[in-house]
This record gives sequence, structure tokens and C-alpha cells, in this order.
Amino acid sequence: MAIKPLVILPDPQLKRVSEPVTTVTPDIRALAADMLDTMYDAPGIGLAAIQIGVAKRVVTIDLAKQDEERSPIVFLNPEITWESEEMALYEEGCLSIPEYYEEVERPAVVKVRYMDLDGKTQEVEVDGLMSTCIQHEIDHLDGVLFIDHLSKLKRDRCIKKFAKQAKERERGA
Ligand code: GNR
Ligand code: NI
Repeated sequence: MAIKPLVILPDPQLKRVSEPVTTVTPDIRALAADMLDTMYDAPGIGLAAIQIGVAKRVVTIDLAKQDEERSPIVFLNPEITWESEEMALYEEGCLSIPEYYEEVERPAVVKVRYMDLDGKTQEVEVDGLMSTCIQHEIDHLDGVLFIDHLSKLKRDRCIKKFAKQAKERERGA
């Protein structure tokens, strides 16, 4: 178990489409454990494996507040099987786009099918923050970021700012 470095915009890894998990191996369990360690350390409420540089369809989520008991969920190969017509606006952030926040509109309620760490298929209906978060994470598995849901103007400005920051870090290092 370990805290891993986060992949930050504009790293091209964030555009990769992640590969499905076929079976729950010790490697997958170790990956999920590293993801949870990294997510709690950040801290964040969700993480997709590509955010630590692993292109596998693994997502971790824990919506518990910092003073509450931890309630981690690991989603393998999560897929949306139904979405509501009703939409909801939520101010989103992303650990790969630090300190940048914008409102994104997504379906308010979704059904998600996934495999758990016991290899069992599960299906859940979620709303509120869990709905926003799982949709944000499934986007990561397909190489999509929340800024891809914004206007081209906002997206381009954001990418430009992070590209500049990356260059400055390079120069400093
Ligand atoms: O920690 C996170 N908070 C968050 C807030 C609103 C909508 C989505 C998120 S996910 C984010 C962590 C992250 O980047 N997951 O990919
Ligand atoms: Ni994110």
C-alpha cells in the first residue's frame, strides 16, 4: 500500500482509454489499495486508476467527511446502464486539475453496473454527489475530463494555465 504521485493536466496519460479488468488478481487488489491511500491523502472523494498512471478500469470512491468513518467503494469496469432525463448542476473539481472548479451539468440520477473486489456483479442507482462523482470517474476511464464538458473557451484557458505551470515546474526542477 502506498501513496502514488498524481498525474496532472496536461499529461497526455489523462486522455488514454483504460482497459477492462478481467479477473480480480492480487495486483488489482494492490492497485485499489494504493488508489485509496492516494485518494485519502490528497484528499479527494474519488479516484480513477489513470490518475496514478495505470490504464485499468478501476475507480475508488468514498464520500465520508473527514471526521466520519471511512466507507470506501471499489468499482471495477463501472458502466452506466440508465440515466435520468432530469439534469443536475454540480461544482466539480479534479485531483488532476488542482484548485480549478467549475459547474458541470450531468444526469441527476444514474444506474451503474460494476464488478466488486469479490468478482461479483453489482448494480446500484445513485443520485446527488455520488451520481456526479461516479460519472466524473467513468469519464476518466474513457480519457474524458470534467473540463471537456465546459465551453471551448473555458477549457482552452484552463489547459493553457496548466501547461504554463508544468513548464515552470520543469524549469524549476
Ligand atoms: O475529489 C474530488 N471531488 C469532486 C468534487 C465534485 C465532483 C467530482 C469530484 S471527483 C474529485 C476527485 C477526482 O479528481 N476524481 O477523479
Ligand atoms: Ni477527476
